[in-house]
Amino acid sequence: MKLTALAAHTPEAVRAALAARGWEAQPAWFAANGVQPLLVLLEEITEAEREGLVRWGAKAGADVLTGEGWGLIGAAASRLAPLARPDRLPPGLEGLAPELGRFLASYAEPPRCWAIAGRTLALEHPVLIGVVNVTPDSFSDGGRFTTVDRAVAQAERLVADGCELLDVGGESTRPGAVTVGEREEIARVAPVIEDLARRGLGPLSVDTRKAAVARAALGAGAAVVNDVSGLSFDPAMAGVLGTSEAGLIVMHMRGTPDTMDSLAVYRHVAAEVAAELGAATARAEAAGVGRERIVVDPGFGFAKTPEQNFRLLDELATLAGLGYPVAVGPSRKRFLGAATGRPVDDRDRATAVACALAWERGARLFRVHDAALAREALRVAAATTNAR
Ligand code: PMM
Repeated sequence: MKLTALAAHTPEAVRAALAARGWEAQPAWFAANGVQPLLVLLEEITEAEREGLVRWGAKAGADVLTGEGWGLIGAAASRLAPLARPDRLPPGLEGLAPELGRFLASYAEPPRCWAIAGRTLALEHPVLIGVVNVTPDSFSDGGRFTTVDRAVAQAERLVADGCELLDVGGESTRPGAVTVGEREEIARVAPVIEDLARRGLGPLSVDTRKAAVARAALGAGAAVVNDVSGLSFDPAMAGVLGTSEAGLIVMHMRGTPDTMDSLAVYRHVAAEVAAELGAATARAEAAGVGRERIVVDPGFGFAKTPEQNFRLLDELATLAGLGYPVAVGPSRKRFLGAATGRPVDDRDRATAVACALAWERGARLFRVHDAALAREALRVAAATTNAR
């Protein structure tokens, strides 16, 4: 007898093993996806559902761990699938089908593109978002690109280095940063967005929490609104997005830059961040923002300790399970300094590594200050996982 260990984090190993033993390509791919192990945590379930799950698990050969009000299921995708099918459901578990069905559908068919103001960004390859900060006090490149000319020079460099979207921000959100009035913020970002759009340096995104700034930026030619407050800072923001065709990045944070550090308290950071992001995307959809326009972002460094940022990075698949494309912005952040001992101006290598790890865990968009190193790391990561 000869034993070979196979990689379990991707269907690829099973597909290759079957193909090498004579299976046709398509059945091999379906079978490989079917045996792929999945883990789901179901919360707020009834006692009857919990008992039903335990009985189902024993019959189906699935692992079921439970406690009061929750059940954690570990099973191959093919075993889990009947739980999402009304005609195959064990009695008593009908209430679980819609959410499980939504999860399994997005697992089988993850979003492949992002709709932004009449165009689409393909997500089969890593998409770099270049940061153009027009703030005098942003933590990493504060004060260096405050004029339109400097912003343009920075934008040109980012595009040359492979960025497919430029994110223009006029308010620093570092801990303790002073808030900027909306007129001042508009005066900072609108001329830059207008100029970049005129030069064809785009598509463009505006990094703002304020509805008036978002409206002005969209009028100036932006195609995306990147709201670090996840639509929670300005009640009018969802309405602005709902009446436009713009793309939306919903980032997770708690509180404001002033209060967020004291709110970094989680029992299970990935699950809680996913739940809070899920509530924010539901608000966006209720306001009329189509799913195909929404991207979610874990908000590295916002209301998270270094340990929580790393846990979140490792468990990024939990966010991908929401069914929206995932963007990440680890660029030059403090948690990377905590791991490497490097100062803020020497964290682009660490950023590139974090981006590659995030790609492997399902992220598709990467917000970076310097794109050259991140692009190389992501090319290696994408070549590894797109080998098929
Ligand atoms: N981080 C910052 C600002 N905006 N937007 C998204 N979507 N994700 C982020 O992680 C993020 C962001 C803070 O960094 P900066 O001051 O260098 O721009």
